[in-house]
Amino acid sequence: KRNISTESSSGNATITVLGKEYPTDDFTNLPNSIANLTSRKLHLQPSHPIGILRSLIESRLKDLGFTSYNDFKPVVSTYENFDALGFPEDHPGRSKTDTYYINEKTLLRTHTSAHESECFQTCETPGYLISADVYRRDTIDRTHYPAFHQMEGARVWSRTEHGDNLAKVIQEDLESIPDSGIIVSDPDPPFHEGNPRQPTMSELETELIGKHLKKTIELLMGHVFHQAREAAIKAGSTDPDLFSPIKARWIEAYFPWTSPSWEIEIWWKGEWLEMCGCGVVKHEVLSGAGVGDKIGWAFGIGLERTAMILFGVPDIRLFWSEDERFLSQFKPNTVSTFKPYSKYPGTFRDVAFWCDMAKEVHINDLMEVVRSIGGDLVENVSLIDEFVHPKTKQKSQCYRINYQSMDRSLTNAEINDLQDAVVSSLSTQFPI
Ligand code: FA5
Ligand code: MG
Repeated sequence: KRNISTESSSGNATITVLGKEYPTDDFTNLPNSIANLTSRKLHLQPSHPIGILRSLIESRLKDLGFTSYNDFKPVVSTYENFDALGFPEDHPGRSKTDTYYINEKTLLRTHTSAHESECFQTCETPGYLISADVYRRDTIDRTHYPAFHQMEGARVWSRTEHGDNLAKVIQEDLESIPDSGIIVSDPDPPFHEGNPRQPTMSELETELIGKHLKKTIELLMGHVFHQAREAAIKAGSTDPDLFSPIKARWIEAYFPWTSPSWEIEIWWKGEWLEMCGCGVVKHEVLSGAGVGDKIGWAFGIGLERTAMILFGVPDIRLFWSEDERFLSQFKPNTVSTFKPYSKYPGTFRDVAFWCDMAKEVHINDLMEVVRSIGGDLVENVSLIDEFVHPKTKQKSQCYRINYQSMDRSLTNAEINDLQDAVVSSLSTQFPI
């Protein structure tokens, strides 16, 4: 299916995403392979791990006054994705190497936070959840894919409504959150210059909202991880960690539109995993949305990373598989452990090239070339060697591309053809 037409009736190149035509320009870098993923909507499929996880979290929060929004379109403006959230002009997230642009002013959202402003404006309950597909030009490996899903959550309180009772109301709401049953080390590190409270909020308000945010996320994580461990025990795992309380810790973080900001990490199979970014929403964002009298918090969870743990899925590409051996394993509202079917053998090819130090190839641009040719047959790409010639000062880089299919055996001939195409595409697209 072709999305990019070279000529439209007006004579200018256009690009079609989800049935809508957009003019292209110097910013356009959205390949058909990615544009085609916008119609998949994995989060809305009741028997898909991403859909099961979404409804698991939604049902846990429904009683606490959250509205769910699940069908915002992925095409948003640069204003919604960046400006409304106070991203500085030179933030790396805005760059063409990191983001899929349809044109200079239009892109595929890089996070669900792109809809925060609209939801703060229109949502009628104190909280909301947004689940959606998001897109980023990124490295290729087991836990990174250029399309993935996030769930945004936010909760606000109105000064107009609560007046002098505001802190008391937040305190009561905080006390009504059920205990998560997980053990949190150092839950409330003090505020400081690097991660400050906002001048528009008192110390007490900031502290209470921060605690409400953390307790809510701990509740969600406890809910998800308890199901994950039950499924793992049922599937026969005897890992001793599965039989002691779940452990979490809070790390300070930075996001342009929240302050203070944090990330929660959960201990799982011998390592700390980053699960979710969050923070106290900046006054500028709320007032920009026309609700400057409100204060509150927001979080964003990566659903694939969470689903990999919950369902024991070893490779993020599997979520996009249309293979019945994958899809038939999952049932609505049920957490079960994925039973791997035989992994087909992979193979690798290396490619090395010289470049001028001043004209290095951005790794995400290289990834995009490899992906546009190899598609889901590319398991990962890594830089395995680098060398600067002492006299010419030219740099030599060697990348290793691992090819592996989720559903069939590959032949050497087909991989040689793909690799030849990668090499010739690299040498025509870059000054190497
Ligand atoms: C965000 O996207 C923020 N919007 C989260 C947020 C919301 C902060 C509201 C504050 C308030 P971050 O870029 O860290 O943050 O991504 C969030 C999660 O998305 C990560 O923890 C990770 O689980 C997931 N993620 C990021 N990149 C990828 C990728 N390429 N593939 C799969 N998952 C990814
Ligand atoms: Mg992060």
